[in-house]
Amino acid sequence: MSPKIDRLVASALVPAEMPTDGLIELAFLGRSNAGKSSLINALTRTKMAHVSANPGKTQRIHFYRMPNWHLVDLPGYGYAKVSKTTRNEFGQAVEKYLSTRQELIGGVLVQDIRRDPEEEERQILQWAYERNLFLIVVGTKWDRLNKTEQRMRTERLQDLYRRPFYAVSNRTGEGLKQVREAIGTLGLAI
Ligand SMILES: Nc1nc2c(ncn2[C@@H]2O[C@H](COP(=O)(O)OP(=O)(O)OP(=O)(O)O)[C@@H](O)[C@H]2O)c(=O)[nH]1
Ligand SMILES: [Mg+2]
Repeated sequence: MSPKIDRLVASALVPAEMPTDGLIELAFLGRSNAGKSSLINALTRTKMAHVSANPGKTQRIHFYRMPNWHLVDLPGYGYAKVSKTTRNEFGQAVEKYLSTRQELIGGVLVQDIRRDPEEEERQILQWAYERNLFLIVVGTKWDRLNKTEQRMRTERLQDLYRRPFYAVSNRTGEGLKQVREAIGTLGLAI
């Protein structure tokens, strides 16, 4: 597909705004500034996902057209920091999407490789476990580390997550092939 074609299908908050064609969905999720949108652009070799200068700017659930599925960019919403009652409209929308959306078959948990998983990441793991969905973890910003750090951080995150873990640089493209292959095992062309 040409990178010039606008692949944004929907920018949604409520289910009524979401696609109704029944195509399966894979969500890219993780806290703000983790590199979700950058990873989507790098994997698809497009500029379809908006990369924000100010973290937390993307405040809608974005659905992008892929050959036989929808890629979903799910901006971070800091849900570990606020209680259910004070959660904002966007946080509620994301939670509802994650817990009820039938088309959703799995997630790509995106995090800065330099950080350890915290409460937000644990909640995403818990969500995948509860819904019994596919989940891989991608550690971004690999280019920011020297060789020794790259090895140490990869080992540490593999150890902490105990899930398929992929280290990538959205800048240099390192590691992206393996992520494409992992997504391909679901029958999703990317
Ligand atoms: N050096 C480096 N910078 C990266 C990499 N991936 C993302 N960034 C930078 O990190 C910042 C955040 O990237 P985004 O892709 O906007 O992050 P996001 O997770 O989509 O953030 P929200 O939309 O706010 O949830 C941007 O300045 C990117 O250029 C990477 O692999 N290497
Ligand atoms: Mg984003």
